[in-house]
Amino acid sequence: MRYLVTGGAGFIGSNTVDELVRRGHGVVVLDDLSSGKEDNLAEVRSKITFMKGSITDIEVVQKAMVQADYVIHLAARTSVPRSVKDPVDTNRINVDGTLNVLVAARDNKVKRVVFAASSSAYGDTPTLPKSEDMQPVPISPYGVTKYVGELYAQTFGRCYGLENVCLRYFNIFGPRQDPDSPYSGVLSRFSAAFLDSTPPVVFGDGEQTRDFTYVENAVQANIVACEAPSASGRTFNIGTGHAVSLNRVLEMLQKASGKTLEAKYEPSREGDIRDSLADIRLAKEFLGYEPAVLFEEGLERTYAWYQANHPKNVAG
Ligand code: UD2
Repeated sequence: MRYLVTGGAGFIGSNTVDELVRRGHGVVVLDDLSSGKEDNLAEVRSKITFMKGSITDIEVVQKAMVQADYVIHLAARTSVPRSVKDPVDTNRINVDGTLNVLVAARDNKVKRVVFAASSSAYGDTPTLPKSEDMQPVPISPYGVTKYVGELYAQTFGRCYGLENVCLRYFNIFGPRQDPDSPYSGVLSRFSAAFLDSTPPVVFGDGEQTRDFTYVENAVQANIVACEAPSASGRTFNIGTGHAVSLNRVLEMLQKASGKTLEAKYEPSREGDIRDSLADIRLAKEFLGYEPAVLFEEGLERTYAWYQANHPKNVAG
């Protein structure tokens, strides 16, 4: 089978591409390298087709799509606070870009589009765990754009018969998540802080909780969602069903690193949700999804990866 992975040089994308290549599939990657890195594809570079370009350019998207059976659409402007700062840019990439991907998928008669949706769609509703039958009430522009992406994907199903599956990721973390931007995921930021022995910055009191999900689980979900029967037109939570607080994560990193660092507490960020926890029953039922790597093991693997890839530990 031939897959187009948008955002395939990014964190979740490159991990997905590695697995597709390992399974012997043909892969085209479309990535503008705004946050992704060609280095992330180093191990598979000779086996894939890499196209540098943006999903906001419909001609490029059409070209990338020509031979695709399945599209795994991961390219996006991530980060809640970045969307609060610049909602127009987030909308241009996440909404206009997603629409381009769907139009090209329709025109090229792809079998199915899998869309990276987000738990941020739920907003700050107090009910936990979050299940797919709850009404989304996003509290950040980012959450809106991810929810609109779902609505578009599902509308393309109803309107043009384009098969689609939306996966609401819950805080994916793991190797290759870039720690270098202020908008990076918290676990990459915390891991880098521990490696550099600088104080980790906590926004808020650190008692907010997240269903941190190791990237390998998202990769499995992405691939299975392409072919799972009766899944088209649906949205699924992809999490673990367990949540931890940031303060607890810091304790675990102290253990993993053997270092005691005082965290720096700063005011909460706009658009931040207090608690997030996935109900994953629907994904189990329709995708046979089972989180294979739970949080503690994922965190250990991730910390070990950052350690091995830290500039001072990489030869040359
Ligand atoms: C949201 C989505 C997630 C994904 C992601 C993409 C939710 C619940 N999750 O993640 O599924 O779509 O957006 O960007 O909406 N924090 C610190 N220190 C730091 C960095 C972050 O304390 O250095 C805090 C941050 O304020 C938040 C928590 O850590 O309370 C998680 O932040 P994040 O940016 O890793 O992810 P989040 O939850 O915005």
